[in-house]
Amino acid sequence: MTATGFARSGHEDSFARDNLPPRESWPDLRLEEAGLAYPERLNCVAELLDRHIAEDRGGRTAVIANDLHWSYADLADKVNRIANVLTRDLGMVSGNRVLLRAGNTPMMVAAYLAVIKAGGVAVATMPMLRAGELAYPLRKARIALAFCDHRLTVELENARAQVPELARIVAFGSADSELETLMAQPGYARFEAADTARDDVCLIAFTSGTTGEPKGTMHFHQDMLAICDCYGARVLKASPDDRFTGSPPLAFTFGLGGLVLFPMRIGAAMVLPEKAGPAELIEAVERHKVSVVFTAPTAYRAMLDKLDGRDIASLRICVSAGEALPKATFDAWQARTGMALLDGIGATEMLHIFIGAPREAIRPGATGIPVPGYEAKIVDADGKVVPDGTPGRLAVRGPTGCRYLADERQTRYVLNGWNITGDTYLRDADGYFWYQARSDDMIVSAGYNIAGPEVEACLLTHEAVAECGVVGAPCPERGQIVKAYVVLRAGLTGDAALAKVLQEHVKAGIAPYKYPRAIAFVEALPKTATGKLQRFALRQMAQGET
Ligand code: 3UK
Repeated sequence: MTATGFARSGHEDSFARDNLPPRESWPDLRLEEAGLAYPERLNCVAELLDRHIAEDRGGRTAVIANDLHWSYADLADKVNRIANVLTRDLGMVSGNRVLLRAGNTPMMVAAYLAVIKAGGVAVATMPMLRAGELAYPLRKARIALAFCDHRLTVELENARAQVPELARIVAFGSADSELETLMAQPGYARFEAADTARDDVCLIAFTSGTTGEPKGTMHFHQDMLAICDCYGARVLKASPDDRFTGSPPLAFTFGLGGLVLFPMRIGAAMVLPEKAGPAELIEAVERHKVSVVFTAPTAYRAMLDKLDGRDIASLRICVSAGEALPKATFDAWQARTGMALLDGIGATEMLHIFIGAPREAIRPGATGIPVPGYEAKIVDADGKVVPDGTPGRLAVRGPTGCRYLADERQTRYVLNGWNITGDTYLRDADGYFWYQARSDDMIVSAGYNIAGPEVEACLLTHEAVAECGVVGAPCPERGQIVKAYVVLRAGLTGDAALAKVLQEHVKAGIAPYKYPRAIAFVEALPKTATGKLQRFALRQMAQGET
């Protein structure tokens, strides 16, 4: 350790460390308490990839996509070649940020790992982002180099027109793309992992904020392993023979962990469907005998309607995260497949899931218990712990935690060493955590606090409802009223009679004062790029309507 409390950096370009928040506004990072110990010199790709080759597992399958099969040795070869291209042809020095833009393809995985292996900092972006949305991370993370799927270059070229600091865009993804051509050079098959420190930044993940500018969350080499060694090893408990798949983009840390890091930590395989809607996920499970799936609660609900005649017998672990898992969805999935969904709350700031019960300890309807290595508590506005059963703000700490890239919002997320996620939760007497709502999403109607997700969960128990979102709509008498936006199952049409039926259904299921006084039938709900319901968009709609 140096005098600053950091290990000696392996970065030539010190941008990342220079732009970390001041130490006093970091959360406590509790590795030792979590039973984790990593050497001071650490490159996570050496651990996740090279170790398998060194220990004779190079022949195991690492990546499957349609007809493509890469062994760990194949993947290591691609990664080494790209790392050589980065350092020999593209002038990357350690600590430089490299933007990645692609869907969930094998080359995206290889590029991600290569940037990190070469000591760079990966900044992955979702394929659907447009020029304006790409300009922000380019500027904020001062990015001069980008790898881009050859089918997605137009928007990135347009972003470069706004951000000239982006000096170079290298396309990949076809046999004659620039990256593939450079990779083929002789002598590129080997690459020694950059000698980085365990607390050197290797990833800046931007939040897909529903309001305000995105925040860049900075993660260290040790964080990549810590999530595998906590959630992966202690809750998920997958085995090397498992095959992982899922829908979240690799630019979303839910996808990076679930589809890439967790399988690689144990030498298992990842299956990457490029399009990962409910039908494609089922198809991937069936065709490639997938055993572990990571996706959002709405996707499990949507898959239920498409399971007839399909063989998903290979599936054994199904993780749901990103949004609250309604009990109706948990119950319906269990009734149809016999499997209990593994709910888990994660956050980009925390890198991955920090509360979620292992299979043998699930309580339907609750998110779960802290992942071993993490601690969680419920606090009031002043940060004081509230009694069990009382809703309050969720606070967590563990081996990973929030460090925003040059952002004053750091002091709002971290309080006295604890990460404040912005969720309202309650803890029961048995230590289980029950999601209520995003803290700023609570509806206050005639003096009652109403959690939209609870009303949604009840509406979802009605067979006519495919999806729904519940928000507060302005009301002169009550302050707000509960308003539900409902997407009906295929073939049904919404009318006043059905609205009445749904209202009665809610009154019969939960306290009647929570029933939606207004119901609007819609074709689809507004979602973020990561698939989350955009409540602020519904609230805006509700502003204009009622
Ligand atoms: C909400 C949940 C209830 C919650 C994520 C797994 O979602 C992820 O990261 P984001 O930064 O959003 C964080 C926020 O999403 N949320 C996520 N999971 C649940 N709410 N139940 C859940 N199971 O508001 C949280 O604060 O996009 C999830 C792994 C990695 C991730 N980045």
